[in-house]
Amino acid sequence: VKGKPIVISTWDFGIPSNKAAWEVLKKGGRALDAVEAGVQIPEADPAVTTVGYGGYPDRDGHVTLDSCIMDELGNCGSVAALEHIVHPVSVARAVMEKTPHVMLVGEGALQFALANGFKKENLLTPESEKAWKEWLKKSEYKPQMNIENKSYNANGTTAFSPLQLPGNVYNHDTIGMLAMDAQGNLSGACTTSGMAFKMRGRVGDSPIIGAGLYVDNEVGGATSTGVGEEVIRIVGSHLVVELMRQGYSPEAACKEAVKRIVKKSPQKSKEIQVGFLALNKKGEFGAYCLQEGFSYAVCTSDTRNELIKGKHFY
Ligand code: SD4
Repeated sequence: VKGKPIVISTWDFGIPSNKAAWEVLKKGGRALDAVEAGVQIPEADPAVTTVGYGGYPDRDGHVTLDSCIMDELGNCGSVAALEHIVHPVSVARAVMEKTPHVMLVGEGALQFALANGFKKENLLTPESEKAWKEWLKKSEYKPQMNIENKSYNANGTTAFSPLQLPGNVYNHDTIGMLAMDAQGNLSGACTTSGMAFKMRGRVGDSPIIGAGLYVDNEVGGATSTGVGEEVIRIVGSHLVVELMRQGYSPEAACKEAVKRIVKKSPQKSKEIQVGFLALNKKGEFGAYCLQEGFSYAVCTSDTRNELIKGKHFY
C-alpha cells in the first residue's frame, strides 16, 4: 500500500530520530517500537537542550522530563515531571504495559522507573547548568520562539550543538513523532524537558494524552510542539485527530487547531510558537504552526528523510 511505512517528527532533530525509527519500520517492525527508538535519539543527546539528557532545567535547577506514548490499540502511557532518567519515553511505555494506570508523575514515576531497572542519572550537563546560572542573573521567564537548524543531512549523521547557535538559549523544541508501520498500524510518542526555566512542578502539553499527542488507529495521529499551555487549553492533538475524522486533511486539521489558539489568545499567539504535526491512515501528513520557523522531518525510505518547513499563520 502506498504511503507506508512512514515516520514523521518535529524539528530538525527529527532527521536522526526518523532514521532510528526507520531501522525498525523497514524490517517490518511495529510502529510503537519505531517511535520509542526514534525519540530516544534526542533524549540521549546532550547537545539537544530541550529533550532528555542535557535538557535545560527548571528555574530551581532540576531537569524534569515529560513524555508519553500511544499505540494502535489506544493504549497509552505517560510520565510527567520525571527526574534522573535518560529515557522517559521508555518509562511511559512501561507505565502503559506494566501498570493499570496511564500517567505517573514526579517521585512516584521515578520510583516506578527505578523498580523497573532504569538507572538513576544526573541529567544536568555542565553546559545546561551554565545556561541556567546565566539565566538566573535576570530570572526572566521568556520562552524563545524557535530555532531552525539545517545542519543534519538525510542520514542524520551531522552533529550539531544548539548551544553554539546564536540566540538558541531559551528554546522549547519538543520531539513529537508519528509512525505507520507496514501493517498499517499507527503509533506516536512525545518527549521533552519542557519549557526552559519553568516553575518547579510545571507540566506542559507533551505528556498529556490528547494535548501533546493523540493516536486513533482508524483515523490518524497528531502531536504538538511549542508553548504547551496554549495546546492544553484546546486539547490540541485530539482536536486535530477529530478534525481528520471529519474529513480534514492533516494540514487543514493542524491549521484549524492553530486558528483555535489564535482565537482564544489573539495577543499572546503573536508572541509564541505552537506547531501541530499530523499523519492520517492513508499515509498523508501535514503541519501548521503560528510562526515561521517550525520544521518537521518526513522519512519514507532509506533515501528519503527530509526536512519540511511548516506553513505558518503569522
Ligand atoms: C512544553 N510543548 O513543555 C512543550 C515544549 C515544546 O517545542 O514543545 N517545545 O510546553
